[in-house]
Amino acid sequence: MTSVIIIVAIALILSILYLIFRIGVLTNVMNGRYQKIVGIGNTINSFLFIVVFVVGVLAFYLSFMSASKYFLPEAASAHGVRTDLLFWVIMSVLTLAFLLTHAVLYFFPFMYRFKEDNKAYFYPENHNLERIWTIIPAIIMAGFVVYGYKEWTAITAPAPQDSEIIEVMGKQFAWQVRYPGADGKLGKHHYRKIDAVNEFGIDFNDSASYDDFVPMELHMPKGKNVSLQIRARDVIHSVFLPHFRVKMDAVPGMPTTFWFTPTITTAEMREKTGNPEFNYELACTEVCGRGHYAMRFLVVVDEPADYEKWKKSQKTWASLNAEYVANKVNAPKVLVDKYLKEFLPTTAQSVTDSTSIMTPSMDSTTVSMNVVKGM
Ligand SMILES: [Cu+2]
Repeated sequence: MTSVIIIVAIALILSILYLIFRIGVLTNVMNGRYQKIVGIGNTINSFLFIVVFVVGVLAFYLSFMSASKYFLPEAASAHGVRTDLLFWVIMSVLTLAFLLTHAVLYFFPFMYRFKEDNKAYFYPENHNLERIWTIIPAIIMAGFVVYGYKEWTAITAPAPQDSEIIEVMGKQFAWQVRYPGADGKLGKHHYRKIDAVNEFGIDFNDSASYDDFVPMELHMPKGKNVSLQIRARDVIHSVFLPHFRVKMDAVPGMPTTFWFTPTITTAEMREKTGNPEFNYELACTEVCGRGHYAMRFLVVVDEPADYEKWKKSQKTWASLNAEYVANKVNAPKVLVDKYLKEFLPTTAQSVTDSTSIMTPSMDSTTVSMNVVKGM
């Protein structure tokens, strides 16, 4: 209650002060001294308009420059360079328009401030002027739309045939990537096949699955097209590769894709930035839960030859989990024999066979323990 009374009292005092001021002005008008007073205040105000403009532009420039260290890093992909150019072209035109219109806005009050012998010029309309300030911005805006549309369709066009296919899967809270292996074809997957071991839900009824590998780093070749096949297991995540200007949501049940061409290897970027520790990274840019911050994944861009070497050095997921594939996922025996025989322990044949006589209560741990005992 007290605070209400205080507020009302302040309002009353302010209105009384305003009325006293008004009475002062009106008295001056009556005495013919009005114009003189207006002249002084007006000149100061009109000058302040210039000050506000100059200080404002300076502050605008300084804040822009101080924020420049947070701008996106140098683009390391072919389309990244073009989208950066698109951004800066639009930014420059808009900045120029902003400065021009605001210069006029602030300089006119100064130029046309009150002067005793000045008389306002009556200028009701000028159709040509209106046409100019409508048509020119319309042409510029249409140019932006056409330019942006052209870039957008180039980026979102289907990936070229020779692209390196890499699957990126987001889950709470990590990224995982899968490569198609020697056959260049990613094996099928199904969400019902996901378990603690088979995090991708790889379907081993598909022979293309057997050479897929799941590395701990996302490697890409320089100068080649890379097509990311993106999906999510639980909630919406978002693939963000800031250096490559790639950002695409990972949506459960709705695969998305993004293709691009890396142009700078990790080694070259380390040299350019003068930072021997530099690494590209894949981050999640969708707030997807408590561990969102932890969704970072190491990205490496290699020279094409090194990339091929790295690919060859990778072990297939099936070979690393041969017993699991043989026993757990109902993979056809003929495929297991064809692709996994060499990776199964010598006694594993009996393990595979023993599955047929396994009681439902026995899991593979019990089976392998029996195998160990029998050895
Ligand atoms: Cu996420």
